[in-house]
Amino acid sequence: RNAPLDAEQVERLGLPARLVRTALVEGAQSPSPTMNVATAELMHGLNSLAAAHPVERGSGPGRAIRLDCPESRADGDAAFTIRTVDGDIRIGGNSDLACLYGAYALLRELSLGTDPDTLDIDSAPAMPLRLLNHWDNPDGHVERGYAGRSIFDWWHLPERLDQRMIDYARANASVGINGAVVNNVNARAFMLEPRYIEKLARLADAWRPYGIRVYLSARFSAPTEIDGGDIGRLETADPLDPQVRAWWQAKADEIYAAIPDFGGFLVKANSEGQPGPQDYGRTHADGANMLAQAIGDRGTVIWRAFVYSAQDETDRAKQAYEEFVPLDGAFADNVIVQVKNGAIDFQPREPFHPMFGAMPQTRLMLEVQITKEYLGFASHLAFLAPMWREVLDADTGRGGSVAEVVAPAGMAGVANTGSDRNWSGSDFDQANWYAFGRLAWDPALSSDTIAREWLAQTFNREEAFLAQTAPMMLSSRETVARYMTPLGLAHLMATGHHYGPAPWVCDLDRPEWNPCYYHRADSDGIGFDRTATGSNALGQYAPAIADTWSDPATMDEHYLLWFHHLDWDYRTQSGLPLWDELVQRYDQGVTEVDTMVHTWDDLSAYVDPERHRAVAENLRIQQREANWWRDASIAYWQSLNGLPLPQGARAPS
Ligand code: GCW
Repeated sequence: RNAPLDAEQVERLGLPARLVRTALVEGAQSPSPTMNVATAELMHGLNSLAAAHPVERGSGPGRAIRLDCPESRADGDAAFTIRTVDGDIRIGGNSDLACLYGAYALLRELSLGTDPDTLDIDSAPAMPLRLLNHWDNPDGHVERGYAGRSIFDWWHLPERLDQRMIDYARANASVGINGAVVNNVNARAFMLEPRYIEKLARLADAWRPYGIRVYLSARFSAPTEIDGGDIGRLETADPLDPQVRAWWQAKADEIYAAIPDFGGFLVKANSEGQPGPQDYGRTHADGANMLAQAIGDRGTVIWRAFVYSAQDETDRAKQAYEEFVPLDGAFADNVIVQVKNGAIDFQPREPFHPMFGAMPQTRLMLEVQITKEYLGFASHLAFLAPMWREVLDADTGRGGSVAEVVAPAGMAGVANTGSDRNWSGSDFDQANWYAFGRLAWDPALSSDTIAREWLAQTFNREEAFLAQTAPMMLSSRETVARYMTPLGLAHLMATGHHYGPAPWVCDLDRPEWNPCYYHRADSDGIGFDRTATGSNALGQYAPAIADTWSDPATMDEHYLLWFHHLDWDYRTQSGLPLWDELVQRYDQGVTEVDTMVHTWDDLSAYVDPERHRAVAENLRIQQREANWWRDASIAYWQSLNGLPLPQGARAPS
């Protein structure tokens, strides 16, 4: 919905401009589908930006926009340049996909109001894999989805391809996303059957011009659940059994026959009840390598490190490191281990996962959650770029930041898409999809840049609007962390659905399902002792990093109660007792939501009424629920510690 540029900007653009493409490479009969998309996107985008000044193809007067890329396969080198030389804008690169990315980048720059004469951009993706992970079930339900039913219409595929699938590819390609795992990691085996491979092939064909590869979540026990061509169904899924290996080999061959550029398998194994190699006394590496051999150099096996089971009752946070780090060096070259940003589960704040940096012989990929399972679903506004930057920038203490550790592999984002008209459940949640793609392309981009880009392209490019809205976005995630889980508290959300507070829950079957397992509060104090006197999860970090978190008096207090159990009257770094500090942070979170409500209310002149109202209404829900979080949490802590509200605290709502 880019607003047209004003007259002065249009004049600078030298319109009507001409779109000129490099000649076809020798021997080529027709332009590649990717080049056709690049020109179509430029025509469409420029014409909507320049309203009454249509952009034309071919030669003639006016500024030329040249697409100067060989028409090669879509999965070529994605790096592109954009330069203005002698008045002409040239997009260049070594593959047609580079020109497509360049075309989107040019449109982005022009929508931001960049002077076309100053264009001088060199851009290349920092990571090879930039994937969305959809937790979409084949029946249309999206696990942890807050934007309606799944966008994938398995029922009507392969014959009917919804236009939404093309728009989806455009949106992804425009921010550099280059692959999609289309089904839930809690996978159904039948998605590997021929009838689904056919459907998947149709999607792959539709997305290929946009540089998007399809991937599938594979259920590890599939050989025991569905027929594998001639091999049929087996009694076991033991990864070392020759028949099982042959089953997967045949399955992989069948998929690659239909989809030559199939990306590969994503696997959740031996976690939350999913089957896996440990069911047969084998390791994660045995399981991953068996699939890796079946796929060969045609694709990648992405094996998730999110494992937890009732075995470790001392500290769930330690299990992944304990299971995976000893396997460093044992994984095949085409295996990537995908690690969540933190060791528990997508909380509003977690310290970075200690596996990053601890497996130098293994490619590790970062998994973040775009859908806001633990941050108020689609009704609370939380811009997640600052949260992802926090983990990407974290120094592992083992020779690099998390961004550096994952650079050879990539980044996966659990998608927030659904069939809602706005795609993501709320207008502002689109910003998180956008930010994910931008950061996977360039983890050095500042959150402010990303917020401004998105705001300008989505709502309004006027500085008066950006100057108020960007700061609101930038602080929004911290605000949520304050009213839900301040000072490093975690996992206090209600059981199952994870919406709203329930720190009092303590009677669920498995210890680590209970919020009380995480806060460990009683009449004396609160927090999880993960130091050497407690679970010693801190010992999984590099010594230099563990040191910075070992002393509550000097550490970053954002992680205080994540690592330490402290008395209610412990003096925090502000000099206040812990109880007062905690209440103050809850209050601050609530006050900040009040401010967001007012800020947005005042911006109605800059946003169309429909979307202005939709955002305003969500903010009112958030305002009420921030109070709910604050009041319920404080009342519960008071039931344990018997302390009065500190002086000056807000009154309960
Ligand atoms: O965040 C938790 C979710 C589960 C999810 C699991 C996982 C897909 O509550 O719904 O399952 O993590 O990441 O596998």
